[in-house]
Amino acid sequence: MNNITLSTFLQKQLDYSKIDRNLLLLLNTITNSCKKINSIIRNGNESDIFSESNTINIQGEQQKKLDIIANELIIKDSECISCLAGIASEEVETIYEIPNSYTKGNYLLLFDPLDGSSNIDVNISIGTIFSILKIYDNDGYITENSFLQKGKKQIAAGYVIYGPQTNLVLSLGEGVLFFILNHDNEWILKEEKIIIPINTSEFSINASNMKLWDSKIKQYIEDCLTGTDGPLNKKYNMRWVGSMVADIHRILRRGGVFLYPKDSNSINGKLRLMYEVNPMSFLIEQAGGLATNGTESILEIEPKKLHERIGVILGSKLEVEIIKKYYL
Ligand code: P6P
Repeated sequence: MNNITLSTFLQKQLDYSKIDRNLLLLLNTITNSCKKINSIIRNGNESDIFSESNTINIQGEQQKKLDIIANELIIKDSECISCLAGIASEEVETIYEIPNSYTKGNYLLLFDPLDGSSNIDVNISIGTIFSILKIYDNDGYITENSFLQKGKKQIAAGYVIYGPQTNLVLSLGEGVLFFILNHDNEWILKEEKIIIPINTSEFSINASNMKLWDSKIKQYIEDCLTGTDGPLNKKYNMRWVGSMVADIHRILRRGGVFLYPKDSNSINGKLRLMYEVNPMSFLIEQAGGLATNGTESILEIEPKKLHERIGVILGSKLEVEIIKKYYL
């Protein structure tokens, strides 16, 4: 089915009863919002939207103007399509309740509007990450608890990477789809089933945190650096972009292992479970990789809070298995 548009692909999924009409509309809406964000980014130099706003988000991070623009754009585009029971954003402390003026649906949208945005003013790839859950007993009353579902419950997950190309990577639970944004501003399907190479010799970690890591991660990275003279007996390479979407995209395309473990500074980890780690773990495992916090599968973690953080190791299956052995 290559070279068809996303809309045509989703219509076929609807025809085969793989998705319902509301999910089709929600996915078309989110990916349309990402087209708008892409256009704003590509034209950003003509204005000061790459600059910092004078606000701090719930995470305690300085917001870029584009963080706020992207966040508001996605909320405004999706709240009115009668598919959502609620929205959760990295940029908003509480859940966003759909205004009573709009009809509510059964889906929950969680997203990080512009992950890695601290890199935007130095022209490094950034991205929008989204996760879709569903509620089944929609008595119309949504609380934070409605969102606190295990990652394996995701109905769909994906990201758009705004890089040298603009790509959409999406899973509906039956493999990972790869789309490019073409010159006609259409999402074009190029691959229906991304598979991550099972082996790798490339690890991705912020090595400046080394003194903060637990002994297991220290030992693994040390063994990687020892190369063919060490227990892992192969020469490793390292990559760290500092933009999760860029690092994960590289791993999905050519293999690798990404580590952002909890450490003595970030005792629960840095990355957010619900709208960064869960969607990325869903994609990685749908592509044949593995995602763990060292001892448990990420997709089995029972969330406790909307913005909770978690340590994460994910990527090529056999390399993640090697790392898990350090935790035994
Ligand atoms: P560090 C970006 O702020 C982000 O949330 C992820 O995109 C990225 O992987 C990580 O933080 C980078 O963290 O500590 O290297 O700046």
